[in-house]
Amino acid sequence: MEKSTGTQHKINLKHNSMALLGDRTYFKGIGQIAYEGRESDNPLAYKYYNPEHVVAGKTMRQHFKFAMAYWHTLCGTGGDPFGPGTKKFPWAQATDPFRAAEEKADAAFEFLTKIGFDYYCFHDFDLIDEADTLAQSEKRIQKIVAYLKQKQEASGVKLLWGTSNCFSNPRYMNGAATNPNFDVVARAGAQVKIALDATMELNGENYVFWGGREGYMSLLNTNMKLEQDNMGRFLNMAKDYARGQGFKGTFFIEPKPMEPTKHQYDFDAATSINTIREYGLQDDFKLNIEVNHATLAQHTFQHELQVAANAGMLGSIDANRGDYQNGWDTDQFPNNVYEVTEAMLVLLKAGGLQGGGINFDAKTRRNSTDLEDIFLAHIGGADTFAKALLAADAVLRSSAYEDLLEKRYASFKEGPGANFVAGKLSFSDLYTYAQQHGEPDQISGKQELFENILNQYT
Ligand code: XLS
Ligand code: NI
Ligand code: NI
Repeated sequence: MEKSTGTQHKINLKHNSMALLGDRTYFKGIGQIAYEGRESDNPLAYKYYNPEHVVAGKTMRQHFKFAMAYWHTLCGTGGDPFGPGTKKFPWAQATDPFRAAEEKADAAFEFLTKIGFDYYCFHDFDLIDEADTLAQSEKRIQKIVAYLKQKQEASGVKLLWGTSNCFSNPRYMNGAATNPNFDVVARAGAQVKIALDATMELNGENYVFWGGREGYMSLLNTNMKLEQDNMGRFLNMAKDYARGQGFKGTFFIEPKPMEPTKHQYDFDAATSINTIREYGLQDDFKLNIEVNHATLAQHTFQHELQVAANAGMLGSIDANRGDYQNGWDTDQFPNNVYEVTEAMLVLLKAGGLQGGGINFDAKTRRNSTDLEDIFLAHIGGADTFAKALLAADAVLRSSAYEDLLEKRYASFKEGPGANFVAGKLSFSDLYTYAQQHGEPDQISGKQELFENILNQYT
């Protein structure tokens, strides 16, 4: 395939924005994005993400399983509460819903092939506009799924996960599975069934539940116990249905504390793990951790990963970043190597993701209006993760980090500490031991040393 250079694509992009309908190549001046190494000045090349490079026993391609988010990359035109979209995507001009959906799919697979990602993720109505009735909507989904199936076969691109948008349509203004009206709960069930069918038809490897409006705006008008129990019933029914149809993949809950609701039930990783366990879903469900959702919950990304890993539920990642000054879900592409390196330490020590991958749930800014910007954003995100993975691997292999950590907990390795860990001591034993040993030594936590080591390797 043609290889891009900085100047070449600029000329062709002009042509791109004027692409005629029915002309099914959208990113005209852009070829296959290749790994060119850190010395390359080509903006349309990977500097760190080398898919075949082996790190800690796996290729980068296997570690990450990078995915494109259909909603941001193909559907999001940049609208915000103060103004409409700014991006006139050439694949979003057709008025016929099927034609528009096919053109969007063509753009999706052209992008995926050129960027070199093996996976994509979608909500049902990212693929095609919702129709007036449930029956018509189902027909639409089935038709576009058949088209996507051909595209998957032709390209080798796979579906990382599917999900259902049960939060945009006004019928879900009071929630979907947690709606106070059973009719809406049933309607959500029907929609999720159709989305599960679509995911299975496309050999989706996982299925995600993000409960955008599963929560409340005011506790005053909310029966929280009934709503949460209903959500538990709903998730079990969805799981039983999919398993009955032979679905072998993993279900993920994606925590988020708020937005659009004031309080979302799957607030953070710890809360969602409780949901999973309380409703008996632990054999089938894991977590999909999103960076910007972690920070909205006043946690770091790496904290959420660690909580999930501790429970054996580190399933997948929605990669993005928030803004240190603005409070909302800004969904920017990741670029902070130091922070992502901390996350990659957790990931490597946990043995990787269980079933999932790294989905860029991120969008270019409203004023990033060139088609090229979509490529630049994904290249930057992939390079950030690649650079961080290399750094984390080097920290674990070559630095004093692991030894320092081990030393910090050495008192639990032998003697009475080891007996405590083995459950062989009583509370009276602690009392007697403390009586005999006097005031414990003061031992530094060495935080700055740990931080310096990370800095040295990023
Ligand atoms: C929104 C969520 C959403 C999920 C999928 O904040 O991140 O995009 O990933 O419904
Ligand atoms: Ni999000
Ligand atoms: Ni997400």
